[in-house]
Amino acid sequence: MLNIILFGPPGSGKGTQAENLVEKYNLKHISTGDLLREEKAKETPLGLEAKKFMDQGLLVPDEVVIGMISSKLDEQADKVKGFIFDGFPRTVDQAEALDKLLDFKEITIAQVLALNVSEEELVKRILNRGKTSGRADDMDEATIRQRVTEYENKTAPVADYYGKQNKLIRIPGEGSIELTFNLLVDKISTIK
Ligand code: B4P
Repeated sequence: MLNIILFGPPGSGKGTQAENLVEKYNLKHISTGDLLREEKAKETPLGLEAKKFMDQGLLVPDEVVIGMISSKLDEQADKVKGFIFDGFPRTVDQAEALDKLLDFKEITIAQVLALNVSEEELVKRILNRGKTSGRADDMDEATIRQRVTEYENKTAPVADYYGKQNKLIRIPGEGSIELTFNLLVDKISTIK
């Protein structure tokens, strides 16, 4: 199986690149952001809980997200060539929980591809998406900057977690979508 984590701050291109990689490698895309937005739209108890955090630019509590991922892996693990995790794990606790879940299923992560983009570019991209996305967390600059702060405080340490496992690869993410995609494919092609 080819299992990859796409890592990076909000607006760095994780979702955008994951869609292209899924097509190229025929993988299953697991985006916790998309899953949470689906739950929100359906107004499930999980979605209503998640909304309180997402609309303020805060991370949803670990136990909510880990439970959701666990059931997705159970549904899919036998059927696909591999997974692209997009927006997960976002805390060290989530990374540890993912390792335990994957160990149990005898699945390993091959690479963690981390997209580097400056804060000003992130804010610009997300505000631009906010014109059409209808996402409350994309429309207000203060909320976007709160998301970046959450990333720096809680998510950036996840890079060290995978660095210690020699799985972290940093990729410049400020170029065009196509250029960034080519850089990602170059790295994935080195996986044995
Ligand atoms: P996500 O859905 O993961 O939101 P995101 O970080 O904004 O998405 P992404 O980074 O994939 O966007 P992309 O760059 O592709 O999370 C939303 C919220 O859900 C979080 O704030 C949190 O509350 C909650 N959540 C999700 N997962 C969680 C977890 N594991 N734990 C706790 N809470 C969790 O796209 C951004 C824009 O940039 C797009 O318009 C795109 O077209 C554009 N773009 C992309 N690449 C570009 C490029 N190279 N050049 C120009 N524009 C580009």
